[in-house]
Amino acid sequence: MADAYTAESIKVLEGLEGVRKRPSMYIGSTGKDGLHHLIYEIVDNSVDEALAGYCTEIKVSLGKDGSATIEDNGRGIPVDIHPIYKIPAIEVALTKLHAGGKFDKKSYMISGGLHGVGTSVVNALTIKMIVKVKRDGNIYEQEYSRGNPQTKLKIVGKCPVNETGTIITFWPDKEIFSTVDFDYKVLETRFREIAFLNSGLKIILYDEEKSKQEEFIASGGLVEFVKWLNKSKESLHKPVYFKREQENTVVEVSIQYNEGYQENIFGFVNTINTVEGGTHVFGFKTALTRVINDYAKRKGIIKEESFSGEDVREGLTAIISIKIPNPQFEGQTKTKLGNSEIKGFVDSIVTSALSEYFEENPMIARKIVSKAESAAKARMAAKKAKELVRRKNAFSLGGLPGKLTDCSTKKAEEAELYIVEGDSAAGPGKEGRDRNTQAILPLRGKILNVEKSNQIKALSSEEITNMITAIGTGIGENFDIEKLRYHKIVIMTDADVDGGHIKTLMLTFFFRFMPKLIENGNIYAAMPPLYRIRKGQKDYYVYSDEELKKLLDKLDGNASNVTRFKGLGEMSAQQLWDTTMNPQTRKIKKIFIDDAVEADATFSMLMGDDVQARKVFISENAKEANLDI
Ligand code: 0RA
Repeated sequence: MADAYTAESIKVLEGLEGVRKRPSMYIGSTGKDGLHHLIYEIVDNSVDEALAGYCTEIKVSLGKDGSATIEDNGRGIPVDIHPIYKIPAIEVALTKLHAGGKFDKKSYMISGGLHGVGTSVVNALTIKMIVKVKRDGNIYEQEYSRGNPQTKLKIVGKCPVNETGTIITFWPDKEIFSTVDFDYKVLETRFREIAFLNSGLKIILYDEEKSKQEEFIASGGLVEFVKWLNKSKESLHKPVYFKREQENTVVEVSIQYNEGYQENIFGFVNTINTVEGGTHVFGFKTALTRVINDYAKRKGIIKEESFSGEDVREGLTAIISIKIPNPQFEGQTKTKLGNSEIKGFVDSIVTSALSEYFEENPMIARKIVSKAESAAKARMAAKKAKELVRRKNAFSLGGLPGKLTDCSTKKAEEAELYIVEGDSAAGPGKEGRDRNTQAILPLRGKILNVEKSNQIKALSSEEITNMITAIGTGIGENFDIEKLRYHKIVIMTDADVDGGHIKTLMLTFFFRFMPKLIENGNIYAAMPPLYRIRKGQKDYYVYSDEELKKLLDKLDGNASNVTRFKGLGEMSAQQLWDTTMNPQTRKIKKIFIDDAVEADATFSMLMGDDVQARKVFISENAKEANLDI
């Protein structure tokens, strides 16, 4: 018996050593994303308890000491002796990869992207983990380090017999992670999503350091989610909602059109945000186009000409949440659903449910059809406008905008486009740049707010068409990444409020017209310095008032003529090159979308009509100077 125990333990340990050797294989990365996955992994287990009907509340606390605690009121991880391993089941669950009865039988493996790698993986990657379980009137506790038990499972106290749950506290291992600081905002976004997707489940997020606590609970589920997404837009009708279950599969859809022009479809598979879409979203889109066309034809609203997919998705906010037993995830970030059978499945469910809904709610159906009608009209007009743009461009050299000072290389991989605010900054930019690889496109003042205009208006703006033609990919359904002319596109604006606004307008343009470039990591923001400090022959550049104060303290009064750059135009070509353009020494920030739901909400709010919401956001984020998306 003792031998069997030892042999099993060794096998178990080998398993977790593999996790420590190749952590990214289990948690995606050892950076910020991977770090947060530790929390999601445990929370997902708690959510499973909720789905099974045993848990109503999950509390996540970030400790001052760098710990994370996840507490739920589920059944508690079983503590009885495991029939094969002869140790408490909880120890098996925490030390063996994919261990535990529940994990084998689970109908849905849900997870924040890693698809149920298990609590043992988290255990392996933490310097310390304390697990408490309330079950059968007892409070059990066990401590681990890097996946190894440090104590036996002990009873440390009593509790009422009907009180059950699991409390896991862990400290991520600095040997594994490049950062061990949890980001409240990242967690907040994910938990809001989980709450929307699991109607009635309460999630509490608490940050001990900031004494900040928030509760996420959505009794209205997806309907509330869609309303939340549209909160700073003018909606056209109450959200459409339906849910259908067949065999092992659940399809849940909520849609609401707004007065705007953007299309926002968010897909979820087992509560994972499928950023890259997939067969469920594809099936939904096909059904939507068909149902709206069929309805409009049946009611005699249109005859021959039909609405395109883009027509019926203008101003649409939709959530398609499905739950399936064996999701296959594909794509760069493993967030694209691959299961081919799901396309037809979602298509047929949405077709029948939405047709039924339209018949029962003719007022809403009419509104949606007339929205598609005006989109179709705009599409025809936009087509003409696009042809006009194309013809206009044909007259300038090589079809490129006259304002573009191009680089000489024809290799897109090494080419960079600097989009520069104002002509005054373009001067030093053109003079200081590396002519071979860096192109300059000056923009006059503020570009059009694309959030508030339709395509025709956007395409009649010279600044916008200049950007589109210089970049080369086209937009919308004609977007072709192969035609991208520069692999780095750098937005260079002044480091002041106006510059910040122009930067936001440009990011909105990219987010709405060429989101693939952001996903692909092609979009950057330049970081021009705020001050130059001279000491003797040496120049220092600093990027914030805080940094300036620190440097002046360090130089101890030995610095001469601190210069504040009011704008890029005030820098010499050499200074601009040294600080902002020279690939060896410059600071540039890659723009990426952490979370598409959050980014959409932020852009709608920043660029939309709700002045109050914008004021609140700006005052809450004022300290962060730059908009971090
Ligand atoms: C295995 C089996 C059962 C529950 C759990 C694990 C479980 C794991 C975690 C992780 C965090 N919170 C959790 N809550 C439960 C089923 C227990 C039973 O059948 O009584």
